[in-house]
Amino acid sequence: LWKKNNIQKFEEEEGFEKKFVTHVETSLARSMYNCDELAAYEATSMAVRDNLLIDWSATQQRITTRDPKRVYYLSLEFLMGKALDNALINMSSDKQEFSSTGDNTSRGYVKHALDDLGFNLEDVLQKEPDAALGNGGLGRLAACFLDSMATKSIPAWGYGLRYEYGIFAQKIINGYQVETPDYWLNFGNPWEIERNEIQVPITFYGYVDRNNGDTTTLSPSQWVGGERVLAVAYDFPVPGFKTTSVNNLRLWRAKPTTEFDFAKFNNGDYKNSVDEQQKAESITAVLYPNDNFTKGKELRLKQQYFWCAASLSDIVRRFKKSRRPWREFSDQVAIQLNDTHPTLAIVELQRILVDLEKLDWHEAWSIITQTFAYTNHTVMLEALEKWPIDLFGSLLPRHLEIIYDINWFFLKDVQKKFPKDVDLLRNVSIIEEASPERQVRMANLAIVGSHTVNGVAELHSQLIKTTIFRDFVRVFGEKKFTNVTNGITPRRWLRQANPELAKLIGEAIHDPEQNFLLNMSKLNGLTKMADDPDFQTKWDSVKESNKHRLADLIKDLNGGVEVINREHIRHTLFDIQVKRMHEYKRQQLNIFGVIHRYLNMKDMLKNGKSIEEVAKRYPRKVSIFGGKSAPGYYMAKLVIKLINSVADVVNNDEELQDLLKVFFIPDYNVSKAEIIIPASDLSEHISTAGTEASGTSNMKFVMNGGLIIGTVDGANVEITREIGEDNIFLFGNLSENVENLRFKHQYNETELPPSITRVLNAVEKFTSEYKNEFKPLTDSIKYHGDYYLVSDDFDSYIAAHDLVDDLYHHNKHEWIKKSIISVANMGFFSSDRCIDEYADTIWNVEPLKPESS
Ligand code: 26W
Repeated sequence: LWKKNNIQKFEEEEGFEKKFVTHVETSLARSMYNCDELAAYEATSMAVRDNLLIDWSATQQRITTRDPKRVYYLSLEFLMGKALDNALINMSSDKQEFSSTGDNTSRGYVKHALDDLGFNLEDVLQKEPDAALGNGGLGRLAACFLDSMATKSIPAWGYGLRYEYGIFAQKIINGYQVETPDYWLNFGNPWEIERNEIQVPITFYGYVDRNNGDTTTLSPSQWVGGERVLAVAYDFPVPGFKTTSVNNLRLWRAKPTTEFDFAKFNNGDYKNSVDEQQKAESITAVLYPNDNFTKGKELRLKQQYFWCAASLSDIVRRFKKSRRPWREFSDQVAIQLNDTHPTLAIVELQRILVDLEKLDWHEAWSIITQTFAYTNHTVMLEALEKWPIDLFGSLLPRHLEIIYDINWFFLKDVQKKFPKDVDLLRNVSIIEEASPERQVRMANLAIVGSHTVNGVAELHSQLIKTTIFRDFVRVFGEKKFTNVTNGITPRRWLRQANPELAKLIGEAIHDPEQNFLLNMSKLNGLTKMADDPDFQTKWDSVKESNKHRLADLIKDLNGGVEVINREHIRHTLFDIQVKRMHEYKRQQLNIFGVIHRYLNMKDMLKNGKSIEEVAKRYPRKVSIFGGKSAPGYYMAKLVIKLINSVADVVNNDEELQDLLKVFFIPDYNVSKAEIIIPASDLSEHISTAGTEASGTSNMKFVMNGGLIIGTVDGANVEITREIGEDNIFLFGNLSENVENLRFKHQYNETELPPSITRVLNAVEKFTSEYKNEFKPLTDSIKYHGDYYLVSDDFDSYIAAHDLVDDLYHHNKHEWIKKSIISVANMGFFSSDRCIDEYADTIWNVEPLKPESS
């Protein structure tokens, strides 16, 4: 009977409307008469979710039946953004005819249906809070990968944590960053399925029990835990584009066990015994807001183990269902470590295999090293995770023993190969012996336990081999270290963020159904239109319309007061830098450049030049910034304040007549990025050479027709290769010179160029707060070695901006041509290409496509 009455997906307006009304009246227990926009968002989401779950169930059943090799992507962060809009675009429908809205995805008919019901889709979409369970690049990359893996029908699961609080919401008060909590689950979450049937007990602390007093650590030992909590699974459907494949993202939440401390209870301490239990929930309460910086906090290590242990128990349980022998584990399972945060998974699997499943140590270890692979996302030393031995050993006593044993066998091998090379042994050891305390080095553990280590762009992958992991290349050879250049999903970052451009491209390359979103090399077809004046006009009109969209947002964020002069918007250069605030990303270089420009304009006026003459030299421009600073990062916060102080002065300078504006967009997040990125003429990717592993927003901007000013760093290198060096404004010192320049600064052998000295001297004029507010910033350049080489790159940065000004101002056709040619050549940066490379060269997995496609 249940087979015959198979639940049906809706395929058109009427079916959606029925589902919508049903959810309003039953799931929400409201009537259509008092259905507000929030309720409309919830009912729409539940209706769409129902469709996805039908495909999800079929996908998962297919995987269970065919039992192919699966990928598990372990990431402590998934920066998903909003789900509904993406689901509407991705959700498959057999009836993909063009609806009257001109939208050929399911979004088209749902928009229509909502109109019918008295709602506006855009407003309904606004009601959804961002799922902001990530800091920046690494978390968003994980989200793009999920989209591509589903789209390519790769049997893949994501595993992460369901934080109650995502990355903090940033407020700007008097120019300063203020952090406020992001309680994103306030109105519930229609996109998650709570799996109360999947609860994994997780243990901390305790001691190790050795059988029969046998003290060799190789005999199976049993960890007798102290504290116990439960991990509850929450599942999020991940729909692929133009396919019925729907993958799963499983996030864990910590909750108390139902066990009860009777000792305390019997002592009459009822309140305390309950309090203890409540502490469990704090494990998944909050995402740590640090990006590229680590502090050895116990709760963070607890989060990591909780998540690794729950995920591995799930993975092992699923493997055991197929009743295969253990030696087939790595034929069935590939586990990708997104940076070192999930490295404990290596140790946990070794513990399961040796202590619980009673496998021989070496047999177990060979399974491990055929299963795991590790992606490195940064060369910054402050970001390399290390845990003090005492802290580690108290929380995870058995895991520490296992690490010692792994290290012992590893170092024995190294010693055999490189006798008497003490330095080498010290450098590659998983344990750092340095004072004041010994530490576990997670990157070393990740490398030793993985078969492949990859960087995220060519330059970065080269650098890790020659700097931080140099000694491991000696030990394991070059082949273990590879590159997979990052990518981004064109569904969200082109189709969803920039529907007008996607439509124009579709028409231009005779692909109105936008299949290019699945095969981005088709964008090449744009090349032949790059010179066509009519097409250029259309291209520029899309840009203009996106600029208005951003100007609306900025006005809104500015308390309803207009910042950008709308009349001239088509010829106003939108110059944008949005990313986490960090010294190495050099937002300070950007704002110093703005000050330089402002001083120059003022000087022209002072020297008797008219505003028309100034306008001839300098195109109209808005400098837009956005990004969060880690709450404890003093210098980054000071840069935010400087940007806002400069904005205050420049925007209120009537003499300039709107020729220059500066705006800091508060609370930069995924949804804001979707509005900001399509509006840029120019975006800034100006990190000190060798510091930005890849960058991914650089790809997003260019894919949306923006040009780049940037250093020879991260994926800027591949972008240049793909689009051609005539189409990018590169400047600055190369990474091979960085060490040398730093050395010279240390010994005061460099003198600052007059251009930057002039700017540094003017900085304090922008603040009214108190005297010398920005001294730490200027001192770091003048007296403290200028570690990020702002002064060394300043003049070439200004020169690059001069070229930008000239081209934008006096040769707009050439500018637009560069924009079109760039987009035409961005196919390489689709995360589909990137996932293909992981699947072929690291995971050895194949797609498992639905029968119909
Ligand atoms: C433990 C503290 C911590 C937290 C986050 C250390 C390191 C991180 C991340 C690795 C930082 C990060 O997001 N890195 C970014 O990863 C992107 C995706 O590969 C790259 O595009 C960026 O260049 C890189 O900064």
